[in-house]
Amino acid sequence: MTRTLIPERARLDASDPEILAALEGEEARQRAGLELIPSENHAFPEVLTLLGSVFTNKYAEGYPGRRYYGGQEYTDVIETLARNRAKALFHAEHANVQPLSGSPMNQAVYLGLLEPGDTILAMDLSHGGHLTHGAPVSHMGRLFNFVRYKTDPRDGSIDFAALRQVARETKPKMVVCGYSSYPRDYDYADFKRVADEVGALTMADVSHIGGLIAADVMRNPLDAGFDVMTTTTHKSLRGPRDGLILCKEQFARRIDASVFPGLQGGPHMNQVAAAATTFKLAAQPAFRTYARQVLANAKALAAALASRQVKLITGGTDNHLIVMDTMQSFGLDGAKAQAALDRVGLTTNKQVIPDDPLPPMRPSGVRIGTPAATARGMGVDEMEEVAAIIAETLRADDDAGTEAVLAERTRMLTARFPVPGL
Ligand code: DSN
Repeated sequence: MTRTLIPERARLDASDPEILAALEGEEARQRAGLELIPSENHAFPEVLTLLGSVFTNKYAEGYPGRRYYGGQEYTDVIETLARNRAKALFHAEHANVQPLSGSPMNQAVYLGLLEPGDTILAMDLSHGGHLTHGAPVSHMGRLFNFVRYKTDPRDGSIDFAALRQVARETKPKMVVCGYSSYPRDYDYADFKRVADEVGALTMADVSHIGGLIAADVMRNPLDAGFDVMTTTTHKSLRGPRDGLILCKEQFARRIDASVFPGLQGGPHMNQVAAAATTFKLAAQPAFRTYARQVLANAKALAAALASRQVKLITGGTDNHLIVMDTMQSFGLDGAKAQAALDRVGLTTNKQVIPDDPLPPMRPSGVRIGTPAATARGMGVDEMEEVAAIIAETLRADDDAGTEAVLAERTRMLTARFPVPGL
């Protein structure tokens, strides 16, 4: 059967049909399935256009007006727009839009503002922190002396009394907050108070909730006087896979020098262009409506799961993400639960829970979230069906017939909500 392809696809079909087939497979997977990983999203269609643009071709080491190579008329335009829009969106004095992604973004902050061996107080990985917040397996964990705070086992919230105690004992140079699997909000002033007591800098890595902060539906650490805030731009912000550092003016020079030439070479200007457009779109009223719905959907999904006797870490959510204890709820480790959900078209990720007795590749939980489903236009009614499919799948005992029926329910649900940009 001959296919009609747009010219770009026809060219790729001729030069690399295997990769085209994988691209089309991924498009079909995203269309038919439902993306529930809380750190993933469907980028704005404009972002996909700019990522595939000729800005990919351009080297731009340096900063606007101070580059090492010629031909920077347009790269200077996009980077200046990106910086100014980011500052306005996040109420920041300074923005650096060049970090290639989340890990180099955080590394640039530590390396720019601290000395190797300095003590940093950050959240424990299994309690919700991120690898770059000093997990022993990360290079940052070897370069700096990370000390940890955890959540309170009674209600899963941050244990600020214990945090203050560790800070007093260890005198960190920096206090880091931010999370990838903590389903609650907090008052950034509580961290700032502890940091001020011990003379530490404050950094918030808000990668997961950057879009929700941009839309003013969650608290902004910079408004609480934080020194530095970092965020990736592809999660709740729906942008490219970029990193963004926002800071007080007094740290601007050290942050810029740390990103380039300290850590990176040429910035990816196609990402910078896409980030600039993302910041513009995130400032629109429509994005605020989207962000509110992300939160409403997460609350609805959490409530619908809880009503089906699913045990949720901290009992619910204040943000876009939910961690299910699949071991306690279904007698399934997170790897088995993730695989079963994959088979019915729901994409999730296995997740360690606080002080997990099981190993990271076979942990006790699964993490889910609502940014991508909401970008497709789903609302609280659809969350009820998603919760039902999740609970029925994880109680189906791997029964192929039951899973086939549930997979069809996922397809019926997703068929009504096109993927933006596809
Ligand atoms: N990998 C991201 C997440 O899933 O939370 C964080 O880097």
